[in-house]
Amino acid sequence: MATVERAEVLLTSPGRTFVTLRITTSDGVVGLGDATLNGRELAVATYLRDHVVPLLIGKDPARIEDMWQYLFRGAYWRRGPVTMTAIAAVDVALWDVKGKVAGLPLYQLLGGRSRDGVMVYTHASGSSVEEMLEDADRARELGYRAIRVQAAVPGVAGTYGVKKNGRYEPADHALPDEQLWSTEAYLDFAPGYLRAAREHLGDGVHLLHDVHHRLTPIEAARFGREVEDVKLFWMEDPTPADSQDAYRLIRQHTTTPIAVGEVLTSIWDVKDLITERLIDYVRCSVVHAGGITHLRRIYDLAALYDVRSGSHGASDLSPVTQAAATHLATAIPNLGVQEHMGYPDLTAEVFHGGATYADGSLHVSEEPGLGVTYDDAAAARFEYEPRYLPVARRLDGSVHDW
Ligand code: EZ4
Ligand code: CO
Repeated sequence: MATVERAEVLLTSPGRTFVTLRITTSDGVVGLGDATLNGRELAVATYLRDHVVPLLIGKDPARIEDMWQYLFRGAYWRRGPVTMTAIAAVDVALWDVKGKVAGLPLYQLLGGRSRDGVMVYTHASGSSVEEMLEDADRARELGYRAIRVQAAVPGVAGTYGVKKNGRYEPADHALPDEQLWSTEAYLDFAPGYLRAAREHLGDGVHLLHDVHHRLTPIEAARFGREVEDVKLFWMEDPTPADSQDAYRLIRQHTTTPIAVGEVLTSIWDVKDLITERLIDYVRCSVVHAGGITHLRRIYDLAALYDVRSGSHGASDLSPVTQAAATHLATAIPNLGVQEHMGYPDLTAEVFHGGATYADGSLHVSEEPGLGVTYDDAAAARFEYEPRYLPVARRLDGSVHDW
């Protein structure tokens, strides 16, 4: 029996920070898992190095489910983003190993293809509505069939989701940037630009919008109802998802579809949202929700209630996660759409291979396992640099949900 011989935690910042777990077996098979938790990277790195790596050495890499249960139940302390990201890193690395041992791309181990490619959405944004529409035109020219639109709210500096110099990277400060927020200004402004986007782009494109946890349930209900004529593909994270019951109220008032889950890390955190049919898309990710083993379980539960996948795919989820998510989305029956934000150019110097974009879809690699390799020499050129997400404050100075 092959055993886990080595497990290394690798940090690098090629344009942004990534944490990666690399497992090597006694047969010399290498598996990669993403362990990046934006703004809290070192917490996961320490969790892995100090508390997980010693438990892996000498174990059978083929027993993925057993390892998942061992790390989850065996920790006694449960759930939470740090724990679930660390477990995900191990889980994905072991799936990568299994694929390579079998000589099969990961999607084959997950049941084979349900589809040729995975529909993705990209981001269009602007500091004015006009600029946002131009950016959406650019996305259409690149072949995207689904586009997330965000425009800067007048008077609210640093509105979420607006690109600077062609890229959006919220974790771009050595200490958290403090940004202003006004719910009133947003509610007055956003419905108008969503309508402008629909009028400009016509009916042949899916439009998405990320509220990014900023509204109360009744504000979100009003917003969802007000934009019903825009026929959004989804309204994302309308309210903080700490209370799943808040979505009952929103649901009573609007037919605008709802997507939730990028900050939720386990099946128990989305159980009520799914089984009460309070959402339409579940946005949990491979990296923050316990890996392929656990996310597949979430998608299977979701399928019973007509909830589809909408995997988080921002630039803080590494190409290892994007590859794993694309394999999973290729295999499951209930794909909705997957986020495709892309990476800074430098990222491709460290991570080679993975999912590739063509014609509005991401396509898996046919290499065994995930199809991603990690370039140590390149990674060494990009020393780890701490970066934080912003913090939002209301106009009176008090803290709001970012
Ligand atoms: O703010 O990934 O839909 N995408 C998002 C992202 C998140 C970041 C947080 O790390 O909301 O931009
Ligand atoms: Co989001």
